[in-house]
Amino acid sequence: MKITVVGATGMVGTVVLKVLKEQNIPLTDLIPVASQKSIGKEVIFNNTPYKIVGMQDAINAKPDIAIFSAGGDTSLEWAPKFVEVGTTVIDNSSAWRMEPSKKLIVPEINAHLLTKTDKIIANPNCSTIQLVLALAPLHKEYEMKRVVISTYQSVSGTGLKAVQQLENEIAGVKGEMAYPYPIHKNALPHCDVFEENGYTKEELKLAREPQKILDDRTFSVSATAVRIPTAGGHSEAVNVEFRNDFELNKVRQLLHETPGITVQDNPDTNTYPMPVYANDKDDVFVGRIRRDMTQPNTLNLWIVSDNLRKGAATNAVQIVKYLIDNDLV
Ligand code: 2RA
Repeated sequence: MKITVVGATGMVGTVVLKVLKEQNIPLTDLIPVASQKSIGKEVIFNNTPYKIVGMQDAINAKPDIAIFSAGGDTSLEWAPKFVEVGTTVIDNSSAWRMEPSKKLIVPEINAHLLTKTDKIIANPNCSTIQLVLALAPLHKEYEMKRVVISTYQSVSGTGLKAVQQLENEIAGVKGEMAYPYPIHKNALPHCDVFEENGYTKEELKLAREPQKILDDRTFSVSATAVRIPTAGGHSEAVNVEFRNDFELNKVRQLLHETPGITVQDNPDTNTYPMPVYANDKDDVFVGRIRRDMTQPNTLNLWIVSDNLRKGAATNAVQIVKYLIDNDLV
């Protein structure tokens, strides 16, 4: 399997390479692509150096699969050119997610939809993936009506510049700003850019992507996305109203039985998910599972996951694995 990783030196691309190795994806060749200034440099994969090339050279190599983590504009311009040479593209940007002809995939939920004709496959937003993975089994059993979510997102979701801003502020060093304000000792209710309706693009992704992934538009999502000074891992406080009542033990059992979910939930022992312990793991961690006493059929949850792994790289590589295992590439 000849695979190209577009954005191979970025925060997600670096983790894609790590997960490709962990998941023993059968690579016959790796073609790393990065920005012009990185062309000619090398990335090390499986103890082997691979020279970074430009986009057109990667296309000319006709890879079987291209995993894009290089922003929406790059995906819109270059993904179709890879498809023209027969490559299947898995894209981490938002460029194709809501495009009706493109599938938005969380493998544990809807990989079965994939066919050989799907040549551009969209990876959902990181905060969406951890939310829908936890809610999917509950929605199937109890039918969601309305979800209210507040996110607490690490600076790694913004990228290297934001991680550097936090490190500089902690060290008391002046440097480039990724955010309009200091992030150290602060919380910014501002992830991505604001739209006319007063919501940010991050909040609108959380409002729109779950319906497509769960193939159900009978529920709604209201989101507030907040950036906090953690180095890695997104956390989410979720309030979900169902059309049917539930038993808490059954809720815990459904979550426990769901592949990719780890339940961490015992107030007696201060057991609950935290980003520092979710770091570099692939599972989505769920805790603080409790009934909302203020209205019927309503549940509160706390959901934590490594946004660079299951939130991006691992989900993309799991799609690659599904395609290979099912002879779809
Ligand atoms: C963020 N989900 O956390 C967005 C993009 N990775 O900033």
